Amino acid sequence: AAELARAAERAAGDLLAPPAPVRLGDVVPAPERVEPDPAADFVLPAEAVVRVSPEPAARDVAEQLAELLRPATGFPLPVTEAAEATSEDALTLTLAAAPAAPLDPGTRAGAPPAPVGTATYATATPGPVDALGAEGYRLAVTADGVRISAGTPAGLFHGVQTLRQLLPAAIESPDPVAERWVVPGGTIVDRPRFGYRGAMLDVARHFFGVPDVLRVIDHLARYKLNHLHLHLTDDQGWRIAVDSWPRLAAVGGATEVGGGPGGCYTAADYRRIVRYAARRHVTIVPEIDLPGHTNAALTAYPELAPDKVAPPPYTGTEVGFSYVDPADERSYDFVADVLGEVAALTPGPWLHIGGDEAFKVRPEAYARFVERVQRLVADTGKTVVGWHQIAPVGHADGRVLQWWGTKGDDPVVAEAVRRGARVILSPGNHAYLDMKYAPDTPIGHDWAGLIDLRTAYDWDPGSHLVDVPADALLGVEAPLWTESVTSLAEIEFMLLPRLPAIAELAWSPRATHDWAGFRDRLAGHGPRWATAGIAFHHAPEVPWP
Ligand code: TNX
Repeated sequence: AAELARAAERAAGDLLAPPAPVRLGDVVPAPERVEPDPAADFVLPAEAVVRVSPEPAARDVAEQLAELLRPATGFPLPVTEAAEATSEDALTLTLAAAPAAPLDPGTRAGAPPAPVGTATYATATPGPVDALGAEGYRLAVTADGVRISAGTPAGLFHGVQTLRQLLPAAIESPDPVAERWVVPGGTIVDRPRFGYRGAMLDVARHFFGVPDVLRVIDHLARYKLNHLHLHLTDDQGWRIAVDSWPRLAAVGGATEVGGGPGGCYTAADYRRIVRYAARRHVTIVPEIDLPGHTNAALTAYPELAPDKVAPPPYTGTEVGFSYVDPADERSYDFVADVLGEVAALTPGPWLHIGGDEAFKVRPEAYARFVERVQRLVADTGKTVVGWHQIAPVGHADGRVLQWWGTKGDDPVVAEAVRRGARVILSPGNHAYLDMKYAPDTPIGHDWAGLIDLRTAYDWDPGSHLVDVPADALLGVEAPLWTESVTSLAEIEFMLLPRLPAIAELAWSPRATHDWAGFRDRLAGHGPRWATAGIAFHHAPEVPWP
């Protein structure tokens, strides 16, 4: 009887209650499956608790959920342990039994790399938790609360990002707001299309301090991206301290484009970035660009230069003029030492060796150099990643090519894939976040064309590269080069709103792809970013409220 009375009370309340301002399907990236139940909206009360399974990694996700919700709601939201997670008025995170599918190498520290193919989930029936894989989750909203379940902490974390988007935009406020904290009723079952979903930040052309990098990681996490590639070295600056070659940071780090002071990360800084990312289920991919793009290193150690003369520091934006001497054994000592130290600081499985635009190195010398560097990476226990210019050189186990071309027909890359290489897609004319949106965009390049939001969104990673089968694709990455980007606000202006477009291509089943729907769902994120104090480009094609 009490139950009936309660139900009647709820029903009456529902008639009076305004509808949830966010619909269950208003999530970016689009979830695999959404089943709204408008009769089951949940209103978060001040006394709500966060319940979580006892595992420390799950508990940490619960703490992060509470940290996200406390500022705007002003609610205490205590985190409590619940092996048996059943209670009213709660946000419940349940870590279920280990997933049947093997874990994605990119999301676990130090995991041995394994192929991460694409999967066509659109037609699959989402089953129990063990079908959710390494990063999937199930989110169920009823009048009593919200339950997120997953086979892994990463899955729980992604579910939390979805929940965050289902609350009113005011949830992004850093200060308490009077608001009805309603979550739309129903069920979402979701998992990623690709295991590798990333962005790159060039901290070499302009240096960005640790707080800026952490904030970029927050933006990635919001949109379920799980890799941050840091372009740590280039002609204009060397940004990571290396104990065995101390002048790299001290001398090579002291410059940047335009003549500013530059900077570099100490080992402690870098560890802080790695730890912060790991807590958000983001893997750091460090890049040491070789053999070209090395002017900053040569200013510090002229013995590495082909003519053994220190070049002047470089603060311009040309590419392709510098290289370490591939004919000198000392260059390989340098590479081994640097890669060894960076690998030791990096829990993730990847080590990116650049390889792009070494225009002054003859092809044979280039191939011998890169083949040797690939072996040096293998010696560190990591898997080698390089820009697709390394495609023609000899295969190395598990190697990954980051393709940044603008025409999807690349026979050299296709041949490397036939020899065993895997691919990360960063098409210059769709995914390069340093391209201008429009001719009047105040910063950025246009060598790969203009990239407005629709151009960033309207392509299919699964069929983009001719003669490269979908199962060779690890995923998608959106690079931000920073020749013209000088501040956090400018980073955000270039990232948003294009990063969520790339994130959706990398996460969502192709069956959900729909420009009009994406544009409308994304519109709701403008107020969220504004409330959180995040700069963004008011792309004219989006109906911002
Ligand atoms: C090409 S993409 C480069 C970078 C530049 C970028 C500017 C790639 C691997 N190399 O050195 O910063 O274009 O868009």
